[in-house]
Amino acid sequence: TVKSIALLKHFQQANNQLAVLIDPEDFRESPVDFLKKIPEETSILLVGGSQVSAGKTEEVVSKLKAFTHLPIILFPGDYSQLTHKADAVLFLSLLSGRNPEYLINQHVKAVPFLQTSNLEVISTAYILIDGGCETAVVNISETQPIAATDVQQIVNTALAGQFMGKQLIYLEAGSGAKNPIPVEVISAVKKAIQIPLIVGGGIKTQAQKQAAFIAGANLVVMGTAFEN
Ligand code: 1GP
Repeated sequence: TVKSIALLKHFQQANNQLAVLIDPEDFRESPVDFLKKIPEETSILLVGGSQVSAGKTEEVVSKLKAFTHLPIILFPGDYSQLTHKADAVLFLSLLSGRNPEYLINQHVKAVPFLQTSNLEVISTAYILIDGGCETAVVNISETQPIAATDVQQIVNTALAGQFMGKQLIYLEAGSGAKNPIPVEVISAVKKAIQIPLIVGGGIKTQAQKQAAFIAGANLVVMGTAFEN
């Protein structure tokens, strides 16, 4: 049966958290070297990618688990990336898009696995905002991101997610985005919602991370910045 709410509690109670994202497909260095390299403030490891070959996610999660007590949360591009070795999964519904595959179909496919697992399932509204360049998530999901200037549509989408019962809002500019989510967007969404806010995509510097925190992100995700 589907487990507990330990990590969700963590999101609800903590501010200014940093999550480092690992794409299993590109993870080639030793886990020890990687864990040494990431900032000490890192409180969560996210593992996932838009396209990951079979078995890779489990392999990488197991390797990391051997050397860290940091919680590992899956950030799956599709249901084939689920593994019992992680602690939780962001059960992402791509609410900015209108592709049923990523709104509900992947979720139905995930159920047989989740029924046999202890993974904590965290219901997440995943909202893709235009980051100024093509990103994998746009291509794979075959959906259009919301323009970063369309703040009202972004806020309404986040609130729709909250009203549907999502437990987190994730504002995503896409991995390697040219422009991270603008601070005006973060603060407008933060002002409107009552649930924790995750912000990621294109954040490379300390200053960008800090700006996202100040604008109201509870958790900032950085991936590309720590890739080799
Ligand atoms: C992508 O939000 C994450 O899903 C992180 O993006 O790789 O650009 O840090 P970056």
